[in-house]
Amino acid sequence: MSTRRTFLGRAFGACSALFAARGLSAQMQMQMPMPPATPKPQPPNSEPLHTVPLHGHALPPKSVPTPVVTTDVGDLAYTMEGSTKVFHLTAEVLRQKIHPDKTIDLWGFNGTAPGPTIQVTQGDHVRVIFENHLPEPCSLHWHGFEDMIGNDGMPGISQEPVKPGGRFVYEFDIHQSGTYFYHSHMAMQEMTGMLGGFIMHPRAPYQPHCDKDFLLHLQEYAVLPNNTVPNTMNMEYNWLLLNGKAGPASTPLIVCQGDRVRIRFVNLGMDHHPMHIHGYTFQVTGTEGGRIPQTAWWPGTTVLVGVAQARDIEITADRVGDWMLHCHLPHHMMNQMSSNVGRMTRTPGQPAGVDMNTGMGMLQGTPGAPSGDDYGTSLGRGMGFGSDADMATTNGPLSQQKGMSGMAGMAGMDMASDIAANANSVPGFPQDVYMEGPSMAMDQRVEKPENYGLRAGWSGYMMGMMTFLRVLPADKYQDVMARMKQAQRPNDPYASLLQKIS
Ligand SMILES: [Cu+2]
Repeated sequence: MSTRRTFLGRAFGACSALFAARGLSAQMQMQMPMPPATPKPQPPNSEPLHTVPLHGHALPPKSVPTPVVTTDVGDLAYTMEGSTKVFHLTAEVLRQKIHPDKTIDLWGFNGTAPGPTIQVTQGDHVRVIFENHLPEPCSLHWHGFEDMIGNDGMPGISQEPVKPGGRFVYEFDIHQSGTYFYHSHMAMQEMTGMLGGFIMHPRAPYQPHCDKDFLLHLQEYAVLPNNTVPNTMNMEYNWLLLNGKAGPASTPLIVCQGDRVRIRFVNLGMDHHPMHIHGYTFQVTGTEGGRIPQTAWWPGTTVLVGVAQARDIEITADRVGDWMLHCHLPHHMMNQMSSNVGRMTRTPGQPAGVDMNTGMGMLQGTPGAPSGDDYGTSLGRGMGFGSDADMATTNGPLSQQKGMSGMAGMAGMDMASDIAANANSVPGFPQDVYMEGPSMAMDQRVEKPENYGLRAGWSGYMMGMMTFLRVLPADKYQDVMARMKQAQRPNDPYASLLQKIS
């Protein structure tokens, strides 16, 4: 049973030690409930194992792994039927706002893409009732599962494809532990958002204990201007997402100073992503194959998360700050970054089914290139639809008149003070001055409790596959978490942590 005393003990965990160590003012101490002394994390098996559902009423004691928070996505709820955890997972078409200025059509699960995270514990018996509400067949592959072939989800190989309106029941005895995922095994469907996390918590928790545990899906979409449907055949991406949101719409990871933090990256896309964190050296503690023995952990500040891979990293968050956490590919730190323009698909007379070089515009020049006059509208990496020569670009000397007329939306902005007097005579100008900074700031439009207290104008420098690890001192952590709790958002991804906030 959870008593108030043990509740407070868990609620203040690592933060309580900081209160004591830093000697907060008497006023602050009066405002905050006084936490009891914090017990050190116990070694595995030092107390009886519990099978309390992670989303049940009782808080899990510390010997039970910390629930994973999938920001902007959340978890898939389950019911118990006898000793079986039963999940209902429905593939469906949805619209998702990935950025204040961009809403796109995706295929996902239960209203979100990526789909909600499934969390189970080693030893669980799990049933996933899958329903297909898509207009075409689908089946689900369980990535990394050591299970029977009948559960592998290979359409036409291990099972009949699940037709529109159909269902299929997957049933697992969970004997592994680690970061896994589910996805459609039809390649184009994968690129429309049909994936989700599947966390297998170990029966005996990993050591050292992590106070916070996050999952970040790395995704990319190619959505042509004025379009809402990702072009799943394209190989050049202009929207780079973390958990279905592009910066600055992505939600920061909120932790308290002193927390040990695990971050799990999952990449099910077309590009590899070197994920970098500021201010910390992490240890890589897990892959898509499960936990790495501690003797084989390796340190880094950037971890390359290749396609179809997972990487778990851990840090002790002892330095306060709003630390960037991002893919380090420069073009993945941008929004709407693409050379592709023009219409696509279903245009009468548009060539289709051409070979890779021609269809994707990779190697050949005009004539024959997708952007060449002889092909008309098509897909490709050329300089743009309809062009038979290089188009004038802004990446060159720009007269002030030309620059300003092309940027009417920026009228009234005091950009001049950011630009050197001789800027227009400098080769290479401009680079970022019109793409980052005040002209891109939208703090109010992405306002949410997790962003409370960020430096004004922060959102002008946050795009694509970027977010923060916000390491907050105990008082600010309590403040931000209280604001998150007050927001009372349905199905809040942070719910498992907000239960602990008074
Ligand atoms: Cu990347």
